[in-house]
Amino acid sequence: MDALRASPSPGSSRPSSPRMAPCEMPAPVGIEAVLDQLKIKAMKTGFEFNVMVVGQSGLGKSTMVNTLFKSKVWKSTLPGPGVPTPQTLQLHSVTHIIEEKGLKLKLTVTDTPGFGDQINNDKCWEPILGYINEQYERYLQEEILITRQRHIPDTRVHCCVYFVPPTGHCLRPLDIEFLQRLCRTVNVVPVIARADSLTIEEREAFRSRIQKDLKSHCIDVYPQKRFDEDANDRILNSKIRERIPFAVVGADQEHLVNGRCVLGRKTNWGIIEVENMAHCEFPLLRDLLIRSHLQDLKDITHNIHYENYRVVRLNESHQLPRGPGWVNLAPVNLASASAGPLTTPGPSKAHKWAQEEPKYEF
Ligand SMILES: Nc1nc2c(ncn2[C@@H]2O[C@H](COP(=O)(O)OP(=O)(O)O)[C@@H](O)[C@H]2O)c(=O)[nH]1
Ligand SMILES: [Mg+2]
Repeated sequence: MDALRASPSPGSSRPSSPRMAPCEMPAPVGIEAVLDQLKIKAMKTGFEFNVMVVGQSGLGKSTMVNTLFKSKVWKSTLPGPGVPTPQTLQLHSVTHIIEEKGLKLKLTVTDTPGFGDQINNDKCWEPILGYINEQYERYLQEEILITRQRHIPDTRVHCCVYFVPPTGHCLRPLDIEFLQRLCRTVNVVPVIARADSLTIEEREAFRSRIQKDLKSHCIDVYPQKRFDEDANDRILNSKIRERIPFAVVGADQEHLVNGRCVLGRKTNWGIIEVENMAHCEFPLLRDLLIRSHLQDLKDITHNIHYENYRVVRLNESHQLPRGPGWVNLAPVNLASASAGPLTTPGPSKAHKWAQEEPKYEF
């Protein structure tokens, strides 16, 4: 067989040539081989994905970080059984490289200290927003260099999982205010924390009340309707939107159930299995983050949230570069950066989505 027409070896980034076609049929150009090229590239470079967990203290954020890493898809070695989760006192990130069928995923989960413990919770969102904007700023500073790295390390938060306390009532004013600010800066997926404390009926009623609150307060959580690209997206994302906020349970210990080792919470009346859809919706959260929407979360982060940040930062800088790699960007208050009022969207060059997205003042 002609060597040029052989399918590409996994190590090669060359496409396969079109197959021989009968003379009466037009020979294919071989466009489908572009997929092979993309796959080969992805195998070489891998993916980076950054998640952040946010919410009041005691809602199970740190436990969820461990649950994510210990669950089937991302199984890795984190604290062994019996090691209690310490209280999170400062923002910190855990990174693991997960490899599956030769494909590498560098997954970073940033744990945050709980808020809302103080009598005065004024501006308790500032450290979180400050961190998110700091990552945009880092990326921007690398991107604007004249001589820049071929691959800019991406520490931007692609998804923020927001833990809603299982009060069974509705969103608290603090959650509303926090979520309104977060959604303008980052993709937010709200979850009902410690869902094992609610009955099935209470969960459903709570979920629909939260959905109403989100709508009435214009909190646009992920997946945002306006970014659905086609009918298929709309169908899939509508189903997800109906289930958000997912009712999750976190656990970092394994138990033996009918001869199977399961991740769960042991109670006097049985084991709550985190990966069992009859018990909680943790699998929906994990699937959304990894299986179905990882690339979309990254795209929206880059094309919308980061783009907004970039446009505003570059606009506010009146100085022009003074030589190779030198750009003077005025200092910015990163924490309050996204808390400003909405302004009219300006034309954007980067992506059609960005034209639909309101720009925010920093
Ligand atoms: N009932 C229940 N308890 C949980 C759940 N997730 C975590 N916990 C427990 O809640 C306590 C606080 O958890 P932690 O992860 O430190 O909360 P954080 O302050 O939000 O980071 C610990 O004792 C956990 O074992 C859950 O889904 N259900
Ligand atoms: Mg914690």
